[in-house]
Amino acid sequence: MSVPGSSAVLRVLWLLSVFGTVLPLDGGMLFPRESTSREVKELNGLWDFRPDGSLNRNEGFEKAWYKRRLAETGPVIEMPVPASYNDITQDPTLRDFIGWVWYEREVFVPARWISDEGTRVVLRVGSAHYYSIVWVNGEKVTEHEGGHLPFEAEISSLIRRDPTKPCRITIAVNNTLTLETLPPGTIQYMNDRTRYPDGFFVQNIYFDFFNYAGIHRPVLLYTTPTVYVDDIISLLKCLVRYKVSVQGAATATLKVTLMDKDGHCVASSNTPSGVLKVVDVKLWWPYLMHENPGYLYSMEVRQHTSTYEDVYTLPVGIRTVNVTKTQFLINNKPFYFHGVNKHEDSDIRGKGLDWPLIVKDFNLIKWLGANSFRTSHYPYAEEILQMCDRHGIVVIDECPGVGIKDIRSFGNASLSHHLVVMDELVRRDKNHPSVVMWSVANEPASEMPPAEFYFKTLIKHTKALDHTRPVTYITDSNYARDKGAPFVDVVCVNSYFSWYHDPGHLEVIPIQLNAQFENWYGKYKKPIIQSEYGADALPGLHMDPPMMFTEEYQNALLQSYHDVFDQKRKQYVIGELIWNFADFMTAQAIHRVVGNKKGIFTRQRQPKAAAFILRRRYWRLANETWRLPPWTKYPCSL
Ligand code: GCB
Repeated sequence: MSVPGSSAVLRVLWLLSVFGTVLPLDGGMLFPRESTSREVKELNGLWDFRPDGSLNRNEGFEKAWYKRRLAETGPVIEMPVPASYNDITQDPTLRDFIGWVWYEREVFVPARWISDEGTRVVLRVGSAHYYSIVWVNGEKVTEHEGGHLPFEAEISSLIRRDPTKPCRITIAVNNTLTLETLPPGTIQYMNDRTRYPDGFFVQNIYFDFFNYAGIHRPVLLYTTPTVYVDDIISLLKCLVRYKVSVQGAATATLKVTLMDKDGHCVASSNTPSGVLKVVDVKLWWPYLMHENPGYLYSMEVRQHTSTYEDVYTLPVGIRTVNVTKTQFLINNKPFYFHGVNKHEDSDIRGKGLDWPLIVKDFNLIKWLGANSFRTSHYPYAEEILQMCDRHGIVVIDECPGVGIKDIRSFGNASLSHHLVVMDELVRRDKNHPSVVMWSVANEPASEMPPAEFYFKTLIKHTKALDHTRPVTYITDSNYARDKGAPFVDVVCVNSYFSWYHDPGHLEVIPIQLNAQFENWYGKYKKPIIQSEYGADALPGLHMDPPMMFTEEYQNALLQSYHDVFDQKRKQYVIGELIWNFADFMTAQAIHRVVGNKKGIFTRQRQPKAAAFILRRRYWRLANETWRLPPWTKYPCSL
């Protein structure tokens, strides 16, 4: 089975003088927003779809399925976009399918977009998992490696060739993982014909969530003028340091205006980079840390030449982030992460972006009194980060570096791909005030010797991309043997005492958790976040005295952890993130009963008993730390 080269990336050098470094990426990839000069057309809905069921999964390329309508080369079914394809049908082979699947949609492009040569038309895919190739009217326009991050291609000249025809978009997506993909995986062929049917193979993965695949985020067409604002970088520190890059003309006139929530101009400039000073600045504060959390200014960038005008408005939050030996500071005040780990995961749509789910999750997060989450174990949709910006929910932004367990995944090819993924992640998320830290990996085999060079390089690279945010990775390795910990700014540790270790023995938690913190802090003198802890609980299963998998056991385990957190948060523990916000789907395995059940909410977002334990705790923590005045909706009943 073929996955085209993981190298198709290094093209035009893209200069980020504000961040003082060079990114090897094409274009700024600003989130598509409508304005007086820009239009957006969503292509969500039903697409034609066909998995390539041939033995080598290559029939689509051999027979050039992209050259004609998909329905002309074989049977198609309707497939919703955005959504994972896995749980949409009743067919188990599609649920577990590995290889290329083909999507196609015909769309009418507004006549003005075609007739107006001054309009640039871009096709953008919010994300597709894992490797994608895109054709328009049979011509390849782009390919992209990696799920969870957007990619796009300008298609103006293509759609102008035959304006009378609809525009046919074909996207082939392959979910095959290799030792050099992120996350890594391997394909294992079973050749013993006495035990397995012809052609039988499995995909081995080293992470604990279902490898959902397909087009997961919106597909859009959007326009800009041919001279356009390509990127904006805002550095958020009581003043806004910014840089605007323009494409399509050597010179253009710029006007940058910073407006408050009421639309009043608070600062302006007409240079492509500079500083906007705000008098009486309203800072961006986390939820429950201020009466007006998530304050956003609007930075309007208006650029024009004699012929073209482009307008792009970027929401901007002004805040600082700093780390000391024992604290995490936001706007110079100690910030304690009391939050959750999540997944993009739900019934039927898998990892597909789903607005009702997103809004429900934010309501639950706020109900819980959580102030933060980690995007375990991959970048979440930009739409989710925009909600975090608006609601003041603090984010640890994680790349898909999960399951790096095999020594062969520490080689040069893996590392260069990992660096590119960090380039893409920082390029996409750099302007979000809610993002306060980058996480470059989850539970890699960081005790292996090559991990030292790997993480030193990766973390240094990430800091060069963005020197305003701390960098970490999530470890579950032994503190004495961890090779990457010297390079992180904050130590993030996952542990499952009395679950994976000493199962059933809650009494070990105080001693083992205390030792964990003392050991890590003693060796590295860096603040620590308990980045995962938890226990599976089947909703409605009860037993007292508590037994594993009951709601009582999950409660007792959490409370035992909390007792230790309460001692250590007075010293150097700066946060606790429960594993997990909600139950989620995994591969089938003997230790998973239809998925991972460590959620404090079910997959359908109903609370287990543990949700109430956490709710009481989080509101108490918020109240203690910031003495919440009456403006909060503090639930007095807790
Ligand atoms: C972990 C992993 C997470 C798993 C979790 C578990 O350490 O980071 O992906 O889902 O444990 O429940 O096993």
